[in-house]
Amino acid sequence: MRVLSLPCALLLALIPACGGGGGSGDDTGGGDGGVPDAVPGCQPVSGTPTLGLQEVASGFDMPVFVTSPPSDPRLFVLEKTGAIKIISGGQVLAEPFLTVDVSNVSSLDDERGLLGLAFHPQYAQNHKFYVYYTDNNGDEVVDQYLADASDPDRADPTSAQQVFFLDDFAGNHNGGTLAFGPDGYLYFGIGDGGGANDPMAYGQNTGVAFAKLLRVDVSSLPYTIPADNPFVGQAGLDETWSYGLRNPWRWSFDRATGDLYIGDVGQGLWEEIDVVAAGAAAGLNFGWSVMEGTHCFNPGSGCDTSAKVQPVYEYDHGQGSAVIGGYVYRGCRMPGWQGTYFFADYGGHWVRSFTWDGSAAVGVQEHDGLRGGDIVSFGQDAAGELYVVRQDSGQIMQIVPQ
Ligand SMILES: [Ca+2]
Ligand SMILES: [Ca+2]
Repeated sequence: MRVLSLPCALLLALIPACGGGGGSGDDTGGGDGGVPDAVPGCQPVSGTPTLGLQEVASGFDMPVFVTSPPSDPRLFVLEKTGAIKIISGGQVLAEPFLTVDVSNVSSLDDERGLLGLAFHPQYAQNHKFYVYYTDNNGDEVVDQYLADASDPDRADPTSAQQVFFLDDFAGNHNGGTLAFGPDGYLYFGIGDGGGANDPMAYGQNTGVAFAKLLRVDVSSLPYTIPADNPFVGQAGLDETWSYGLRNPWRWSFDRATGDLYIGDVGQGLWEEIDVVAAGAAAGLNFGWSVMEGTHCFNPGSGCDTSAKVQPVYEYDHGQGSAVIGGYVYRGCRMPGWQGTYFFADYGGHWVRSFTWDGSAAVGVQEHDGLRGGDIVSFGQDAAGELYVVRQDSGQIMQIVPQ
């Protein structure tokens, strides 16, 4: 059994209120990006309770993500239209943490805009964070920023440093997630560039940044390439960690095990979840556009399936339209759900879960209490509790015992 549990005792070291009573929302400040507020109390519920949703905040303009710095009770919400807003002590702060200029984004279906945010693992000390967005030309950008040294609720807009840029040719399939791996390197995922049916044949092209999960070392800028990236010293883009992804919109590392869960959005027929064990070989090929899910795509039959990672779970478009990768639950409120991976479908409006036993997805189930809205993303707070982001209604909902 490789499902580990993260006991409340461990979380207590990180989050003072874990296992304790209700948080007071007392804002004791502190300019180090530390813990300015108490988190809501973690009161574990036994068993595997039926899950429901509790609104945390609403009124956001096309929210697409929510996350927290390590050991920090605040929630940071990304609006696709460019603002990062803070929920602190249950209130949405009036002034955004940061506003990125992505002013050309205007519709729910637009895959462009402010898409991802990752805090540096040592954010409390170095104040560094990273945003992933498409600029007003539709090109992919990763920038590093610093939080304001004197106000933890504000970023310093003058601190922007470009980490990465990719000239893109179409408005869709822009990836959108970036995250630090258990190895301390920054990973970000980029789609095949867009259009439909992989028109540039980038899916299996190891020489371009499209259709990849990239891995770089941002200890200093410009970034450097980790020596054990799979194409270092041979043909292929050195930033590549893995390839053959169509549009890895949302993916995550299991914070307890380091296993990687990718929701790769399909073309017209199949949506898929891929899981990679921590420590697995680098340079994995997830199959696009030779394959869509476990099926041949191009060619439509008799394709070469060798050396391609098969998804652990797929479903057809009778059940939805775009997979939304989520997180393995590692919170302390619902110990019975520890180790369970939650994911959704944007057009299907449902949330499902499974556990990965090291080779297969087991115990797949749908959660009626989590249904509803255009679920565009999940989020995870510092304590490991999970959230659902509803883009259409502008809501951030927490997954709670019903
Ligand atoms: Ca694109
Ligand atoms: Ca695939």
